[in-house]
Amino acid sequence: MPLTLYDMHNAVGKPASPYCWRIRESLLLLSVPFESRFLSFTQIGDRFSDTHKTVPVLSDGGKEIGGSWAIAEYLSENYDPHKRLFGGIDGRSLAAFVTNWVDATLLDTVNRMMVKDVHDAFMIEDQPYFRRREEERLGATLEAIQSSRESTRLAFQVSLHPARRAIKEQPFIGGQHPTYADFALHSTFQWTRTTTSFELLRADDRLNQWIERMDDWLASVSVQD
Ligand SMILES: N[C@@H](CCC(=O)N[C@@H](CS)C(=O)NCC(=O)O)C(=O)O
Repeated sequence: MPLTLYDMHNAVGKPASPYCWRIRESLLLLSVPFESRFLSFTQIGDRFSDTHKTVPVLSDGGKEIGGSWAIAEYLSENYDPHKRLFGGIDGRSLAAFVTNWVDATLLDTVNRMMVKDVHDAFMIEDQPYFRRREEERLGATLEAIQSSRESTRLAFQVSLHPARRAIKEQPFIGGQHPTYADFALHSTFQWTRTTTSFELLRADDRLNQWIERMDDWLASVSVQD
């Protein structure tokens, strides 16, 4: 039986979660058959009776695993005999570091730069909940938060320097081939590209070449619908 990946979609049916994109890319790397079940933002708690409050959730037979890092480790332990997901046993530490860097610093900044666009991309019925929650959490209206994005963008671009340096030396953050370390960052751009027209990177940013390489890789492993 194929695995089931619970994911989240936006109003036009596009995968709308950076965390789920990482797992989608991991499953594709490992050639593990899976089917996607898309939930809207407000359906997540209901579907899992609050056992899992966020997606991704991976269902494998009777087992349900929640949280992207826990799922990545599960896949590595159970579906990755050649240890390709983390790029060898030692690669786990690099993948964990990049994941923590992206989650703890980049995603919040990205979210703030496009929070009104994220809201607008959700289905109408999800929007009031998202607005209420984010405005409470961030302490201002979505419009006010997003309005300062021009001045945030430069600092964000500077903060990507470690990744820029890494791909100067090698084609992928994980080395010669994409690994979970690449997915952790690439998933951010998968999310932003389907959510906002605001350009996060300058056109001449070297990271665009890495994004293109990742896109080519993704196209090469994706099953055609
Ligand atoms: N630490 C979790 C975070 C997952 C997460 O925040 N998922 C979001 C979608 S991007 C979600 O499900 N949000 C629903 C909610 O917050 O109610 C992971 O790595 O999987």
